[in-house]
Amino acid sequence: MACSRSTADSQTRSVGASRLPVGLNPEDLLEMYSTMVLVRTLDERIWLMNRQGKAAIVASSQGHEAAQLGAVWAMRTAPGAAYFPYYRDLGMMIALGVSPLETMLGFMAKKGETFSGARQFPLHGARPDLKLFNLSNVVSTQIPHAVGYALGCKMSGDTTITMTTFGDGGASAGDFHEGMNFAAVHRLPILFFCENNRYAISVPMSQQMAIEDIADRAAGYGMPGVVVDGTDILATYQATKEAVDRAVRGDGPTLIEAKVERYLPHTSDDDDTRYRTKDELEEARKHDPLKLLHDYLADAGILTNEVDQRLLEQAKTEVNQATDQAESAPFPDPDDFLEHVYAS
Ligand SMILES: Cc1ncc(C[n+]2csc(CCOP(=O)(O)OP(=O)(O)O)c2C)c(N)n1
Ligand SMILES: [Mg+2]
Repeated sequence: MACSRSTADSQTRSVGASRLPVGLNPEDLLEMYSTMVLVRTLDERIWLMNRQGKAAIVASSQGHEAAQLGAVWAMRTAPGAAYFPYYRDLGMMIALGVSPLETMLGFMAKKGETFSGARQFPLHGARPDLKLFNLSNVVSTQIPHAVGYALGCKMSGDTTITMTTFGDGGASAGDFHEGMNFAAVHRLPILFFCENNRYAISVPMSQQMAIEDIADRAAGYGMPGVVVDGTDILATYQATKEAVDRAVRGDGPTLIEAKVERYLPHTSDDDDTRYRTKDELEEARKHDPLKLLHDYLADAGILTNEVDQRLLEQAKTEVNQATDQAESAPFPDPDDFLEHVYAS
């Protein structure tokens, strides 16, 4: 079973001059775009806050946004959805309903962040009300958790579909292989969503594995593996939607490999000039998911300059307000330090 490649053109319907994947209309695309503008604006601000010494550590989502948002939009078509993401999934979290304010409180470690009471890594912990379990940055430990959740759903007759995300480096961890195997054996309603940015910190793909497509590994466990351009939100939506439908039908899990770009260093503690060239980064910038979606919408007559400017202004205002509020918020009370850590 070789992996397949998915594009936005393989199952489309015409909408005016443009062609959209089944199930999406122009309003959906504008909402996707405005969310992407917000996520990029917020991510850029968080990076600045780090440079000002106000956010301790940041793993940026810049370059991954189309993959994350396309995946969430497709998961919204499931009867219910649960998420076990990883540390780079800011876009996914915003699309699920985490506010810019809560994000800022998390990154600045301020009181009011509800995932973990502002303990670091930022936004680690859970928002059970959103079925969002961002438990740890220990690479790939979220995968067995997600598989266990999907097993629980199947056993109890809950129709929720589970998604777990991870990077290319995460796909070499034992937890990935164990989770994939178990999920395929038990035909669990789960999607394994790999955001492949070709680097595990400074280690390039060529030194991580001897294959080109991580999706090829799916065959070894007995599930479909799909490669998709993760800078193309429509292609990602479509590939993920097909996997969601498969899980809803009871046909089991799918591995989706979204090829993405990572525009910033691994984290704010990393210096990527030591292992990748300016030329490589410039080339990657040509596939900027935000620009690709902007150009697509503008060409299709769905996005005007005026609306674009308004969305950008709205995003800036929202991010400014979140920043101001988080800056003036207090740090957690030191006496709360052990709360939720030990049972009393
Ligand atoms: C079990 C474990 N080993 C090592 C690390 C250190 N570490 C943090 S992120 C990372 C690389 C992960 O790369 P990838 O999965 O490709 O995700 P990306 O950061 O590129 O999105 C490593 C090795 C860790 N957090 N957990
Ligand atoms: Mg990576």
